[in-house]
Amino acid sequence: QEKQELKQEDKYDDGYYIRRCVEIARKAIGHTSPNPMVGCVIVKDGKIVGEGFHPKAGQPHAEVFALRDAGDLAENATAYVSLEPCNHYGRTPPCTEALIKAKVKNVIIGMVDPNPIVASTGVEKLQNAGIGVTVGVEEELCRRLIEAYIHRMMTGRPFVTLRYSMSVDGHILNKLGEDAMECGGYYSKLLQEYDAIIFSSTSLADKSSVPMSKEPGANQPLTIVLSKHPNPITQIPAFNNDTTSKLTIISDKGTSLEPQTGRQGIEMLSLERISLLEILEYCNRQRLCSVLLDLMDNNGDLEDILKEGLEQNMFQKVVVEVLPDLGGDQERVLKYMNLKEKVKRLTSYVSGKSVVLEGYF
Ligand code: AOF
Ligand code: ZN
Repeated sequence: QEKQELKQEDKYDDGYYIRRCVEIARKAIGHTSPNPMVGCVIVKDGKIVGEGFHPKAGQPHAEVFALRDAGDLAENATAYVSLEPCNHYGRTPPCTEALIKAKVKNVIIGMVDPNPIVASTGVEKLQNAGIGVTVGVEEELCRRLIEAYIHRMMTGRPFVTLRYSMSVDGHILNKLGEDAMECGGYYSKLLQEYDAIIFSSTSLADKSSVPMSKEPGANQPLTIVLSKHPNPITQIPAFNNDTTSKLTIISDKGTSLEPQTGRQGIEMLSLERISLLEILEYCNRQRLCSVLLDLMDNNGDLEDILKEGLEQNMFQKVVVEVLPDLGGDQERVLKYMNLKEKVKRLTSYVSGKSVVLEGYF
């Protein structure tokens, strides 16, 4: 009985509806770049009467779908949005105008938009129209949802996650856990989140195809393969019948490749010397917000890029899969590369037969 009452209360809490916004925003995971994921719900008399999320850059924003869904019921209702409504004519007209036109009474906002062309002007515009505005509900959750977008907006560089698999006795492993690549497995779910994934050529050498997310309808990241002296790429990796996936091969002076013909979606980039900075600048030019640097192999040929990233603070996040038969000693895993002092907010979860650790630099 008591539990039931608590649940009822929860339903009318602003936090509840913003959490719902975040939940529906995530339906577009991996598909919105360079835009953020955004969710919106319209609430009237304690009932959700409209919901929407931003599905893809170039398509309408979350508010537009939610208002459409609510129809006339939007009048005098409260709109909840995980991100401040935009106030500019971009690929789509401003959401502030749509909300004003629909005559909503209140707008509750998770967080302000770090995009300098929005930055609080959306809030002002709504207030000037006589709408009640609240900012900063479940803000931490909303920030986490779009951490890559925020990072790129603030720094002009993509958000970078370092990933490896490890045994607790201190070795990086050239393998994933058995079920990591399956639908619902941690690696399959990780891949769909990222705009790009970086491998060294040697880590793909023994694989029959490029690793891809198995989640239904998943975004597949751009695969970036580094062809580095003295281990140039010897053959273009296969994509397992997938025709939409894209590949970029970045080679250094000693390993440049002949341009490939007869294969769609391959780009070649030749650099004097491969550096993480140049790779990230390339990603930024492609308007990619998030990049996974995958140390799939154990032969040390990404050592200099790793060093550069750690010394220049280019990594934002680390994901480590600790393989099962070896236990889960967190201390020892982070001693590798002296990450222990650098990584904060370490959390862990069990996925299949592995323990996965996630932390922020
Ligand atoms: C919103 N609701 O659902 C999203 C917003 O090129 P455009 O017109 O799509 O504008 C992209 C910018 O709009 C993006 O950088 C961010 O500032 C904001 N995204 N705003 O009100 C949404 N996705
Ligand atoms: Zn908008």
